[in-house]
Amino acid sequence: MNLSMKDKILQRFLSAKGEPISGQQLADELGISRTAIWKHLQTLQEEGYEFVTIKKKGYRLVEVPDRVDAAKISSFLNTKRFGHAIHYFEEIDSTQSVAQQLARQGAEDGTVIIAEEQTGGKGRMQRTWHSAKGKGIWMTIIVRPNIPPHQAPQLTLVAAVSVVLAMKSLYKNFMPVIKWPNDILINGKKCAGILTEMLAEMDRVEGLLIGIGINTNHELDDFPEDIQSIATSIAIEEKQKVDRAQLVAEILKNLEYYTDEYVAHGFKSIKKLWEEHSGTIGKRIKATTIREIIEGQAVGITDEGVLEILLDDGQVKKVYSADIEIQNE
Ligand code: BT5
Repeated sequence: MNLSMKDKILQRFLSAKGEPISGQQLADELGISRTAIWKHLQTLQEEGYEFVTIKKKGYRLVEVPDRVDAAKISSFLNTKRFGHAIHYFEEIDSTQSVAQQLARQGAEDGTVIIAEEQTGGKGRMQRTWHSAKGKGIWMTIIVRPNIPPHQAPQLTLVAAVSVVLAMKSLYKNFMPVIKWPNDILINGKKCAGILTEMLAEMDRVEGLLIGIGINTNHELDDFPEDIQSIATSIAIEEKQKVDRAQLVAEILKNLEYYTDEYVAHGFKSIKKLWEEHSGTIGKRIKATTIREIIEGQAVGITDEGVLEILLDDGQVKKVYSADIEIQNE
């Protein structure tokens, strides 16, 4: 894992779970001076971490701020590649833009860009993604699967499955469902959205930028008024605040596993999981594509992840990209 020295120190304290660590021991382990250790602890204090000195025993971490920094995510992480490089920002325009630069510079598969706040969070088709400070997970993962460009949209579905399964394994008071292709809804309201962008040559994907936005610890009035009736957060539904770093680590574990499955065995291997968690299939929907509006019943997705809609005249239409409205709910 490519942690900075400060993050390495922090990670040691996080895994000590409140037990004291001696400054000398830490200095020996990390091969730096005790003064250097002390300076890093000062910086961490400025960021909101609090240490107390215990006579003859060293330092004890007593207060951990609510942040999604690299050390905190790493303390939960259990992956082979994903999240081994994490770029953390207090504030950024959009994690997608930084991801794009890093991907062009050769960032490795599974590199994560994450921020406490986005001032220019992006949705699909130039829409805005509201990304309140410290309330959610605003991250992009650079993924480099060996697939042709036309398959890239399938990675959005793989990511949706990974997010839903992470939520289901950590929280018990609600049931998240996927709305094709990129929304995660809880009780009919949007809790998360996924934006997949691509760097590609004609026949080869160079990198996919999987942007995941999840409302985690918002109260209703943390959302701007215009989305209060359509948005929700995990905290609202679970009825308690959640540890964002833990959720990030769980998503990265799933995303690594299901991306590898997908690359090895194709979309078929993910399709069943996707359908099991879908809130779209079987419903009457209105799909707005760039060319037309299609109304009918969503009957399934193909082995390629394309949505199939049964029209009232009995025809089945394939939809590759659209905004979906679920009707009569
Ligand atoms: C999406 O777009 O749902 C994709 C969102 C992806 C956000 C992530 S955050 C990390 C990464 N960096 C970025 O800059 N973006 C990605 P779309 O399906 O187009 O939905 C956008 C619409 O959702 C908006 O027009 C609003 O109506 C609504 N919306 C905006 N912010 C929301 C929020 N926080 N929660 C729920 N709905 C929201």
